Amino acid sequence: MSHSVVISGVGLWTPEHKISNEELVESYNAWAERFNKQNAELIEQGREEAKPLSSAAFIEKASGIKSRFVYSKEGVLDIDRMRPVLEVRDDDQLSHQAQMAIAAAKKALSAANKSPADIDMVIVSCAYTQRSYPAIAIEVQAALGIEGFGFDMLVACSAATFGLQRAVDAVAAGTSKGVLVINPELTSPQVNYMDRDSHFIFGDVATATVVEGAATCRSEQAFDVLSTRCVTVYSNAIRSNFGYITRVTDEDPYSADKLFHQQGRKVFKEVCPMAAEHIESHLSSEGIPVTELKRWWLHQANINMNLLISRRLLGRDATLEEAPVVLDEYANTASAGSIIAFAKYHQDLAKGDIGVICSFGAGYSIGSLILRKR
Ligand code: CO8
Repeated sequence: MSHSVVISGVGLWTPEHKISNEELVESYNAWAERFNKQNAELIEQGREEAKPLSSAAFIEKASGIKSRFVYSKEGVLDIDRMRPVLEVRDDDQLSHQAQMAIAAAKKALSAANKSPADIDMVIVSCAYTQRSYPAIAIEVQAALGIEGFGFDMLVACSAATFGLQRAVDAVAAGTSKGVLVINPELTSPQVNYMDRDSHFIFGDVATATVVEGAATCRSEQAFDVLSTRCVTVYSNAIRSNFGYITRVTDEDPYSADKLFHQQGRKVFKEVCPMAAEHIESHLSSEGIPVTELKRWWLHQANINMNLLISRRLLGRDATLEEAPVVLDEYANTASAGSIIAFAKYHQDLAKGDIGVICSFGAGYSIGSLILRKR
């Protein structure tokens, strides 16, 4: 059995706290200068490396990021802490990530003109979940009063597109009538704010989408899902070693390798051609010339990556109208980036216009969906 599938609503929840490049750099540099002063002797003897200074101008030029939103600003800029403060919640209180997820999910349901009764599957798909069980998705399902089932998925930057693929397959197969795919990207607890090369990269946000059959769609702003494609190729170039066994390996849970770290240049060089080839072959297998794409909702990791990908495919830089940018304001929000772009820039498209959502990142993982405005 195969049903036509639509994305009928998208929701975006943005945290109220913001950190500009200037604020972030001022705090990092104060921390680095204090470290270098306190360790001057060891640095002099070559037994410790001096911490290099960061620069707001470098960050904007190298990445396109000007600012980022954070779920909690407290603690991040404090040079005695350099990590956010989140309050511990009791087991019977809503968890932080469920709270973010529900805020985005409600917006997606309202955009799709749907109620929780129209949903029977909840996928919470993101780079990290704050606990293993019970699944955040089941907590969200209960809080929204949804009957059916939910589960969590982790695929780093491609969690949203991979989650959408599961949702599309379930609706197409007739095993689900309506799916909420939610991406509560709470990245700030895993950012190493003491690492000059990565302290600026990430922000927090939550996005959600409603996937259902065309026959039940009541939305003015829906998209037919023409095709989905996912691929993974193993790489250690983007990694976090924090996990549930950290406690028994007796390692320091605060050490740099337990947090996000990457070989940024290598990632840039390896992932751009992979993403460009992925989009090209996905479109070509559907018989759609690249030039017919009206919109590219690309993963938001780095403005130069997106320009390079569009240059490879179009032979020129995509315009902001073709490939909207949100990372200047949101930074890299892991899997939510392409969905933020989709949420903010889809209403102006005309019936029949075709666009592609594409994510690329750790794993490596690449996911794409080809959509047509209804
Ligand atoms: N300030 C000043 N100078 C700096 C800074 C800084 N903050 N950082 C680096 N520099 C210096 C370097 O030391 C270097 O100096 P030199 O030339 O003297 O050696 C110079 O600037 C150039 O450094 P790079 O070559 O590293 O700079 P790039 O132009 O490559 O830019 C980027 C660095 C922005 C990191 C870039 O390489 C990039 O964006 N790469 C792609 C990375 C990417 O997309 N990664 C995806 C990761 S996200 C993902 O997959 C999801 C993971 C899960 C979420 C995790 C949440 C925590």
